Amino acid sequence: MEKTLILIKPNAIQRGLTGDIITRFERKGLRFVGMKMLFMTDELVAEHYAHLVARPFFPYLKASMQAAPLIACCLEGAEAVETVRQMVGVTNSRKALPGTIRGDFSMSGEQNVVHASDSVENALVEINRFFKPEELFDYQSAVTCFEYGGEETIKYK
Ligand code: IDP
Ligand code: MG
Repeated sequence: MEKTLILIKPNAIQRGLTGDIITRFERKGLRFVGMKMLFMTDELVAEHYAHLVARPFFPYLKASMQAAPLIACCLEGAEAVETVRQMVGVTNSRKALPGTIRGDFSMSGEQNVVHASDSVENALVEINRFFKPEELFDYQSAVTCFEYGGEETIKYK
């Protein structure tokens, strides 16, 4: 099944939203296959947000990502990348729809609670950025047959 990366950002850690965020993904049926807490180094911020280093707000973004530790999670499921992005909502939380994580938990375009990979290609790069292969777990779920239909189980295995 497809894997994606989420980061529970320092602002979510500070605000005590970790449990709520994890619960949303669990309830949806996405499987946690990796999880770790870490501080983002200067190098890691520059690599992860390479597409934004030249933007005027980058120093603020960098400071926000280093304000506290964060929690990196690898989630697995059918079409996990697209599904998780939809659950997270658009970048500016004020524009994010109610029912999305940003739409429900944030008022900010910067302090927007979570990061989620935006494509299957980037998800692979980002998972490798935060996890060593041995930090990801391949385990059987006892309820897969209740989470997915027969055709889906074959198609997305
Ligand atoms: P995404 O997180 O929705 O994928 P990106 O464009 O990849 O959005 O931006 C990465 C992060 O940079 C955002 O989640 C947000 O924290 C921050 N950011 C993006 N655009 C702005 C902005 O215009 N002002 C301040 N911070 C921004
Ligand atoms: Mg992005």
